[in-house]
Amino acid sequence: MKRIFSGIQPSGNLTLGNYLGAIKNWIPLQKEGEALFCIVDLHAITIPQDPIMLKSRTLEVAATYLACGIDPQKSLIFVQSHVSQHAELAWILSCLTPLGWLNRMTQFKDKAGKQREQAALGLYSYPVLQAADILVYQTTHVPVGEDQKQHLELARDIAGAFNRAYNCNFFILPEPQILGIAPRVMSLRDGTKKMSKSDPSDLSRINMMDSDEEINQKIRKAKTDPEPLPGNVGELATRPEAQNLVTIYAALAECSVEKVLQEFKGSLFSAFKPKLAELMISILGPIREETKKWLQDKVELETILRVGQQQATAKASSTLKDVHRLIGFLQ
Ligand code: AQP
Repeated sequence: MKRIFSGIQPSGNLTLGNYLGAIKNWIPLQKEGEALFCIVDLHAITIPQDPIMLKSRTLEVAATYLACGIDPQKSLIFVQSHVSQHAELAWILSCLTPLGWLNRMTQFKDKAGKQREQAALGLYSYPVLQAADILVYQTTHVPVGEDQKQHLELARDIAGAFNRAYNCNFFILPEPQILGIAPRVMSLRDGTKKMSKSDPSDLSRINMMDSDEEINQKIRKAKTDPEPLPGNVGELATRPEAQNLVTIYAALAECSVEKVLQEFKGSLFSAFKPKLAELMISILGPIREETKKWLQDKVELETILRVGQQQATAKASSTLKDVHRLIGFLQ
């Protein structure tokens, strides 16, 4: 039986990257097994967060999950800090994770940048908490965007380290699932950089709550080149911004990049961009309005999160009980 786990940090406005790289791909998976979708607030505080914003963004992520089609009758939606076993297992796993493994993680290098000495320990050990998030539910499949592949490989290594250390076959090695046509959506200002909620430029991303006008404006201003669109995919390789916009179009239209190029071959961006904006608005507009509706019903939203908490806690505490026994903690 498949057990699926994934999560998003409430560290900013959710972006088109979070949607195409993650949430959109979660919807069909709900039919394939037991699914748990988390709002990973413990991860969010690895970078300073304003407490009032953190609270409202946590609810906004939950509302977006629901608006995109996560069904609370089928799947659990819950907040990471509501299930204390995540942090407890992270400590245990951190005692088995060599520093050398963490030193290889590119996300820490990117986020800490030149301020490495000032970066928090939590930012450095973030992938260990992520491993705990996954392993505490004995997850079999983890649908994520491409940027998370390295962390998923580490989670498998950590599971293996635990099994070896305690001479058991306890933790399941989770499979990363990098799904969809756009597993890595790039910045609208720089086609070589990932679209990110923490990018200082709002023009670099499409936020899930952007108005139709904002979407139109951001697509109009998106960086491109003066060449018309080519007829084949190979010719996009050296044109990162063009490649990004065409890939976004394909992911939204649920067709191949080849098909988009067949349709728009020879078009200038002045013709392609309005079509892309129109398609984007037709998909994100209804999700935005549905998110707003959920946010107006805070009682229902919080009830869903409490149910998620209770059921997730039951699963996580059962794993922790076994972990304590295997380690030799007094029962
Ligand atoms: N640009 C992206 N393209 C494809 N997938 C993406 N994801 C994020 N950005 C893109 C996927 O969304 C899930 C949740 O990611 P996250 O928000 O928890 O963390 P992140 O990957 O660090 O995303 P951001 O936007 O860059 O957040 P900040 O700026 O706060 O660090 C993951 O499955 C991720 O792959």
